[in-house]
Amino acid sequence: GAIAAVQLVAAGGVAFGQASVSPTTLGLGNLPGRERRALDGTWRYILDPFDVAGRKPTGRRSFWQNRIETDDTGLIEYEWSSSDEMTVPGDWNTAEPELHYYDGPVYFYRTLETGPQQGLRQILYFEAVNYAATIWLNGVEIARHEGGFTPFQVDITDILQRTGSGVHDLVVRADSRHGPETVPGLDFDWKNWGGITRSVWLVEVPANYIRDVYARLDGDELLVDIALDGQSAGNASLDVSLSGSNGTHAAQTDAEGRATVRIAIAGLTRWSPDAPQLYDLTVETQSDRLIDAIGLRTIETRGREVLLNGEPIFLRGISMHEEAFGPEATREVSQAEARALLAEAQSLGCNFVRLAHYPHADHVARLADEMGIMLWAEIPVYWEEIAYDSPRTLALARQMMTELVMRDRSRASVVMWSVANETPQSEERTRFLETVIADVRSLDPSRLITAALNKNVDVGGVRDGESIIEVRDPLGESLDVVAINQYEGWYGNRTPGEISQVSFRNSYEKPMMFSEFGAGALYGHRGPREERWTEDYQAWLYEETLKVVETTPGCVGLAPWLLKDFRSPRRWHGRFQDLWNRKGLVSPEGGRKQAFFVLQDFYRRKAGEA
Ligand code: GCB
Repeated sequence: GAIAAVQLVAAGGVAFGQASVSPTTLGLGNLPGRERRALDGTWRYILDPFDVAGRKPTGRRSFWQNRIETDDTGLIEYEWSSSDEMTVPGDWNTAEPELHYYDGPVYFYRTLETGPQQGLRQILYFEAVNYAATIWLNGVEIARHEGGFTPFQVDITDILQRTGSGVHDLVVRADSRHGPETVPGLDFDWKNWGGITRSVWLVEVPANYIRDVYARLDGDELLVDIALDGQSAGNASLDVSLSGSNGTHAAQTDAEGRATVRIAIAGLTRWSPDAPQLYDLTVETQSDRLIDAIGLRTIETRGREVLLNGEPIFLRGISMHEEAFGPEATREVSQAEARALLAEAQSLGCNFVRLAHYPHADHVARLADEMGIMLWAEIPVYWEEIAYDSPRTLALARQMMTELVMRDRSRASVVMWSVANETPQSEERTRFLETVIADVRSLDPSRLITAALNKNVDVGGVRDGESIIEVRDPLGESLDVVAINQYEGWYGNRTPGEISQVSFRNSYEKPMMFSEFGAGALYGHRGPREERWTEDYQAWLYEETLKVVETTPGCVGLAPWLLKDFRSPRRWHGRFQDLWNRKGLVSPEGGRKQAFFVLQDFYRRKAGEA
């Protein structure tokens, strides 16, 4: 399963500018469980707006080296020690006012003081670089990665063995440009923050180490898949234990270094939003020990219902982008800021959050585990400008999905993987997404698969003055939960007062949810409810839409668009948008709009019914 998928993607090509992933990209799971040193803080940077160094490299501008001009070298047109500084993690758009709209390559430099360590493997781990990254150590290219939101890593043990102890030059090229074959493509409704946007780590693991632990419930048993790496990974003995349950479970790996252990969990508390109980799962080998705090829960569908731990559940959700509260948004969202966003969703009455439209940081699902929030996790296969007929783009989408699933598949909070948002119906699109779905099912059969389907669903006809919108996207065949984005009352001709004329139907015998609806409103702007951009209009639209949600058969939940206003360069209205998408229920600083309270009332009622 997992290995096959990885190799397939790895075969997708590693040439410059190609979707590239090496098997090491997917090596190490459970980053927080590891000994590691942050390489965050001050880095130097050089802007290359014409991409001269990339396209026409010469020694005068070989930024990946730390060259210093001497009589021997002749002219060198850069000098790292005198270049400008920037803080990592971060995005250059907010770090430097003059880079607000810069989209292109930036080279980053810092020193790395380390050396070979007897008996250890040393791994550079990048949580995210937007969009394409190239990494050099001491002037030698060691990794490339494409995709702005998923982690990648490179094992530098052998390099350090050769170079020895001391100060090493680490250079990262981050190129934020998108093109016709990237994911996302050229048009998306959020700001394209460039940079080393999440933390960089030097991780040290024993030479024989536990590479990955995948835990999920199978009935009353916890199923734990373990993968070891290193020379003695095969036929090795290991122990697994779970806090709160008795005993240690011994196992032996196969020739490939893999083992599966089953632990009976009768009597242990099931994880849910009401009781987000976590247990420590410890895996121990002769040379390594790895602990993860995990929740025990099942998620499945039955007919048109979603069942959490065997019981039907209504998903009281909200969508959110990864942008912290504050007068200016940034791409980097600290753990404390992520907690504040999730806490605001809980104040709204949510038990579910849709993490739109790309993988959010590693700590988000861990916080949700702890706080008791179910999550929808997604990759940025977004809108129509994705090259659904391109093998390169497909390889890239598969790689991203694999990196996300491998990172988060032991998180109880994540209940759904979403493979796409609002994609156009076509045979190529459907085949493309079915391929991604097949990967996900083999990497993680324990979760639901969904996609936010387009609002341009077939109109099934008009009956007694009532319009029926039926979800009939053929992709629905492959999904567990059929989700739709619809903007009745905002885009299109209907006013909020006419939303009740629409009924939504789902042609699949499957659960259905509203993954988006909403309206733009400027915080503090009040007026008659018929007036667009007022809080009153937005609140009215919520009131009317929630009535329809209530009467939609087989509707298992909603995730309206969205918690907080977010930055978007394609929202130009000078008075009301000012380059923000204003569909938030709260303003950038956290001021709650009227619609917040409408949805909060609805969720209080729904929680009471449960
Ligand atoms: C959508 C997209 C979302 C946009 C939203 C809007 O359907 O999924 O990313 O921001 O509409 O505001 O138009």
